[in-house]
Amino acid sequence: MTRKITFLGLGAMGSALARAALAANLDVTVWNRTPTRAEPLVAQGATAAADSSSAIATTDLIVICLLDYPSVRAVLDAAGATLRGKTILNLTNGTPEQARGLAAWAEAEGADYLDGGIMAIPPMIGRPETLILTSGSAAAQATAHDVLASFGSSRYLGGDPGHAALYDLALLTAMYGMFGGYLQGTALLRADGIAAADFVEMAQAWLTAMQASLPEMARQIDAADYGRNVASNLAMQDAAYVNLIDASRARKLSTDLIEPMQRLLQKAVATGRGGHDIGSMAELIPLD
Ligand code: FVH
Repeated sequence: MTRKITFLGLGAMGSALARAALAANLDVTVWNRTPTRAEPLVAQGATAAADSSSAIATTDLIVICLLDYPSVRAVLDAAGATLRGKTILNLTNGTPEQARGLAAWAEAEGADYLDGGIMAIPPMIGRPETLILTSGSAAAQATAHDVLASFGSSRYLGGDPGHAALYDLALLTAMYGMFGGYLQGTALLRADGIAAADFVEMAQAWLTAMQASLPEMARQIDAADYGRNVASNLAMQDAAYVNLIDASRARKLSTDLIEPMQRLLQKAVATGRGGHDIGSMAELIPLD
């Protein structure tokens, strides 16, 4: 018998997930607040449910991909008792606290809960290298395993339902830092008439070279050992960083993206970390 799954939420990501399940020959029921968004999926073989309750009642595994947690709760609250005995795989972006709260709520409703973080954009769904982080109920992970396999490669992070969101947000934080730096660097060049396209190859090579320092940085942070094998001391970096800021200002560019790093560098030097590598700044991030 073909495996049946329900998808709640057919935005860009929810539709990509449902398409991947259809491509894996799964029996897909879909529901979306705006019903017209189901039409392309129905044309590809999905069944559209008239409302969220009937969509949930149809199958045992419910995949949710909505804008945010308030919309998830709005949809699930409307579904009421139909959730009892079901498995929920929630792939909506949120905080660890929201994931843990929803897991506790689902348990009280008699549903098994698995939280997930999608480390991909919609066109990447369905590729084997696409990473989906999950955490929460081990039984739910087993139930959802084949569906997750149709999306990409899932990595189960254990029983704490908040951990998938925690890793997801940590990875996104690293990504936004990289994008912010890339945008500022691009703006610096464009102000002098150099196209973004003429920077991209060099930027990729540089970021790839620099990411090689992450394992040593992790070792230093975990060991609180910043003074040995120092490659680029913070006093030197602080002196050079002024030039990043000055060059942007000279070109009438905003420095909003790069000033926070300068403030932390200055604090590091002022608190006696000038001889340390950059990993030492990790200790300045906690507020107490
Ligand atoms: N797209 C991406 O690149 C990222 C990749 C990583 C993971 N994110 C997260 O995935 C969640 C959904 O993102 P999305 O790209 O599908 O988002 P939209 O295309 O904007 O679709 C939003 C869906 O949510 C529905 N919705 C919004 N508010 C409500 C509500 N109050 N009640 C019921 N449904 C609601 C919306 O419905 P409609 O506007 O079509 O009626 C869409 O189905 C998200 O957490 C990302 O952070 C995506």
